[in-house]
Amino acid sequence: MIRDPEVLDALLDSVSRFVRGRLIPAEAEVEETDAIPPAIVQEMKELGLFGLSIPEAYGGLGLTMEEEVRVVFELCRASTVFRSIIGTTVGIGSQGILMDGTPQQKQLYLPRLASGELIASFALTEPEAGSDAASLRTTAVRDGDSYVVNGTKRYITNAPQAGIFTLMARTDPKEKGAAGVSAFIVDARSPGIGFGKKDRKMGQRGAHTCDVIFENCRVPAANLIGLEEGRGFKTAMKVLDKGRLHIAAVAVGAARRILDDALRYAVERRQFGQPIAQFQLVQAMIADSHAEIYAAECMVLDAARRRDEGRNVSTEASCCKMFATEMCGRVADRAVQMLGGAGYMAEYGIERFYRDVRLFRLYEGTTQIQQLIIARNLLRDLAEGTPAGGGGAFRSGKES
Ligand code: COS
Repeated sequence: MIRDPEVLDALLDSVSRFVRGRLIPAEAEVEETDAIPPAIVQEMKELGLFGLSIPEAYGGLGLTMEEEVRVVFELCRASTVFRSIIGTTVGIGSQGILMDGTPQQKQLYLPRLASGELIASFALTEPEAGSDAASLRTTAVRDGDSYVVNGTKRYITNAPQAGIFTLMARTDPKEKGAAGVSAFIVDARSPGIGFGKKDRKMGQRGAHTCDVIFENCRVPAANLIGLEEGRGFKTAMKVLDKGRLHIAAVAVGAARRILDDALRYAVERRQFGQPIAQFQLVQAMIADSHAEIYAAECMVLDAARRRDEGRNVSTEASCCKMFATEMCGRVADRAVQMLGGAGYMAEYGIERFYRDVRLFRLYEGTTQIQQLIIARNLLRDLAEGTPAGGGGAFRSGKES
C-alpha cells in the first residue's frame, strides 16, 4: 500500500541521490577499513532511515511494507553493508517491541530507535541453536523484580554497536521447545554482558557480528516483552516473517545493481572486435538475470501489499526470501562470468558483491528453512481444507 505517491517519490529520490552521491563512492573505503564512516551513519539518521518501520507516533517514518520494500530496493543499489547498520534496527531488532511490547515499552524505546540514537540487535541464534531456533539454551530465571540471564548468543549482527538487544531466552527450563521461550529488551551496557571478538567473515566488511555472552546479567522484569512469559518464540517468528520480506527486497536491490554494473562493463569491454554485449551468449546471461530480478521484484511487491492488507504472509515471505536470495546469488555468479578475469579482481567490485550476497541465503533462515516453512504451511492448509496457496496467496479478504 502506498499512502501518498508524491511523498514516497520524494523519499525515494532522496535515497537514490544519497546512494549515488554518498554511498557508492564510499564503498571501497568501507571494504578497505571494515567500517562505515560515522558521517554517513549520521546522514542515514538525518534521512530517517533508522525509523523506516517505526510508526510516526514514535518519531519514525511509519512506512507501510510496500513503501519499505521500495525504499530498500533503492538503498540496496549501494553495497548492502550500508543497509546492514540500519537493518537490525528497522527489522528484527525493533519489530518485536512494536508487535508485542507494552505501551510503556514502545514509548521508552521506539523513539530512540527511530532517531538512530539506539541501535537494536536481535539475539536469537546460539552455538547449538541455529536453524533449530526453538532449542535455544540461554536461560532467564526470575529473581525478585528481575531475570538473571545466562548463555551465549552467536553471530549477532551489529552487536558491537548495539544499544539494546531483543533477546530470546528460556524462562521455563522444563519446557524444552518453543513454549518455554520469552523475549526481552536488554540494555547492551548491562553488567554481565560480554562480547566476543569480531567475527572474520567471507564478506560484508563494515558490518560486524560477534558472540554476546550473558553471565548472571540482570534484566528488569519490566523488560519482558509484553510482560508475558512463553511468547518469545512466536514474537521471533512474527518478526522474522517481516524480516524475510525485507531481506528479499535487499536481494532485489543488490541484484539490480550487480546487473547494472555487469551491463556497463559488457558494452565497454571489446573482444573479437566488438563489445562483448553483442555476443548472444552474454546476452543470454543478461536476459536471464533481468527476468529473474523482475520476477523477484513482483513477488516482493505482491507479498508486501498482502501484508499491508492485514493478511498472514508467512508462506509468501518465505517464498520471497528463498527465491530472491537464490536469484541474487545466480545474478552475482553470472556477473562474475560476464566480467571474466576482471570479475575475480577486487578493483572491479563485482567479486565483493559476489561474497557479500552469499549471506542472504543463510541469515534470517536458510533457503532450506524457507522450503520447510512453505511446504509445512501448504500441508497444514491442505489438512485444514483451506485452498492452496499457503497463507492465503490466492484468497481475497483479510486473515488474522
Ligand atoms: N508466526 C506466528 N507464530 C508462529 C510462526 C509465525 N510465523 N511460526 C511458528 N509459530 C508458532 C507455532 O504456531 C507454534 O505455536 P503453537 O505451539 O502454539 O502452535 C510455535 O510457534 C512453534 O512453532 P513450530 O512448531 O513450527 O516450531 P519449530 O521448532 O518446528 O520450527 C522453524 C520452526 C524451523 C520454522 C523455526 O525454528 C525457524 O524459523 N528457524 C530458523 C531460524 C532463523 O531464521 N534464524 C535466523 C536468526 S535471525 S538472523
